[in-house]
Amino acid sequence: MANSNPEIKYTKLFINNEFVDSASKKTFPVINPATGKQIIDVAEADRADVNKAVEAAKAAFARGSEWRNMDASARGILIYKLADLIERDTKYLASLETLDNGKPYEDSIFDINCAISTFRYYAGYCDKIHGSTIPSDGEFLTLTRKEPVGVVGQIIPWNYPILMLSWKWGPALATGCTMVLKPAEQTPLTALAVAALAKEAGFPKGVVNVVPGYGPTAGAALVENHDVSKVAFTGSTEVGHKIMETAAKTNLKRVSLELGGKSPLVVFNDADLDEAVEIAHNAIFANHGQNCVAGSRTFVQSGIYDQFVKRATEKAKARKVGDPFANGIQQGPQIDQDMFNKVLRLIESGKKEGAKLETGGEKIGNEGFFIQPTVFSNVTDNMTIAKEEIFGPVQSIFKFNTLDEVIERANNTNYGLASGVVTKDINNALVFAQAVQAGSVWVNCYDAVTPQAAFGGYKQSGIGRELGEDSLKEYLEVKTISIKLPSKN
Ligand code: TXE
Repeated sequence: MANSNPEIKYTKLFINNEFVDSASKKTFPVINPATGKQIIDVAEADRADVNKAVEAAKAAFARGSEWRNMDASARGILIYKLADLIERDTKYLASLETLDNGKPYEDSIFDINCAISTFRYYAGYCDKIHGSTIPSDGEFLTLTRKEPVGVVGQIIPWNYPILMLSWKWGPALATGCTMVLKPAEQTPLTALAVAALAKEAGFPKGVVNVVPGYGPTAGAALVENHDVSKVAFTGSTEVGHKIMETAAKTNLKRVSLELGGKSPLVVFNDADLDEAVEIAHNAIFANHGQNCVAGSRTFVQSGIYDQFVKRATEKAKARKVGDPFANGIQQGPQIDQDMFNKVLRLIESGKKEGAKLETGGEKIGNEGFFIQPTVFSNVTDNMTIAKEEIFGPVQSIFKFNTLDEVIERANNTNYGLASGVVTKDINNALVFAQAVQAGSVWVNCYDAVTPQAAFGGYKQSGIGRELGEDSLKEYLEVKTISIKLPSKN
């Protein structure tokens, strides 16, 4: 059962398997987005704390350490154990996640189940990561080793706190790295609770560290640290640019970035209308629109456009918004005052620039950060809401006529994270799937993200891939060893 008042056991920094105060003794408030009121104070990491956490991770990675001497298979068993402990505590963690983030309790349960699957997927990989023997020129036996890159800095956002943690920890642990995670300042609570579970699972001290704090201070200190060999970041494109710049100016640390999106979902005339409306609705409204892959540009072919807009509007009107702990709620509050203001500002721009507001467009109540599910029709490509990531419950519906036209318009963006197409015509689906510039293409479905398949962005939606086998190489160096032989064979 959901518990709207879960006990908050951990509010300090997690370094070297201990919960500790920050060096400055500073704390910061964590706000409940459903009420706008403070939940609790959490220790605030700054440069000194981040550097201490990196030292701990560096020591855990040192040659001869317990972690480095551990069999790869034993590493896998530890990750399985962590997944089992998260599963044991699912209801508690889901309650904490909903309190901290404001997403409906059932959504928190879903996210946690996905995180468990992600850990289990990577647990199985530990002793299957290996190099090759290579038929090189000359008299050599040549082989490659896949070695962990070292200390990894991980910076995650607030929209999927536990899930993003699992996407970062899974491959980092499977490859034998050590790490320092900075959760988003809005949602530090579940990362600390999962850190306690990592200790309970038996990870050696220093392998996992968690330093809640702000981006420009704690986050920047992590990216600037010369002992960090790689940074894995999920967040805004703007901060992604800064991270690459800092990596270039410091130690050329490896960087993987998962950034924003403005993903197109294309619905053809031949689609089953009810199914298409449902897919498009969930594509944008899931997680209150606070989703990097949100289908935020719904392109509908002209033959069914009016019908589609009508049904999409009815569906948005029927969406249940309210207390995220209440049964049957589909949408809670936006994460904080800033995001709430940003979404309302973009809704205003849509109205001003001539999009037709079909429903919504206003805040709900005076407590917390709730916004009405909003639908705009007659959206054109030059409008601000067509170009900027809104990150809120706002569906923008565009009209198109031909396949070639919609491909060009879908690709006319700096982003390239995800895309979708709803049609019964396999040729439309296949041509679109091949021509669209996006890391994921979902045909007759949306948001089909699974641990087994790569996820990431084209263009300014990111660099590198998470999930699947592809993510492992983001955490590995390849070493070539050539051994002189007396003769070729
Ligand atoms: O992101 P930030 P914000 C998009 C979305 C949203 C916008 C702003 O459009 O409206 O970004 O959101 C840390 N050095 N996405 O302000 O600032 C920060 O503390 C190092 C898409 O929340 O990028 C947090 O942990 N780190 C996205 C993380 O970066 C820094 C999810 C994300 O915060 C930093 C979130 C710095 N200088 C927002 N500044 C997605 N891809 O899903 C901030 N951070």
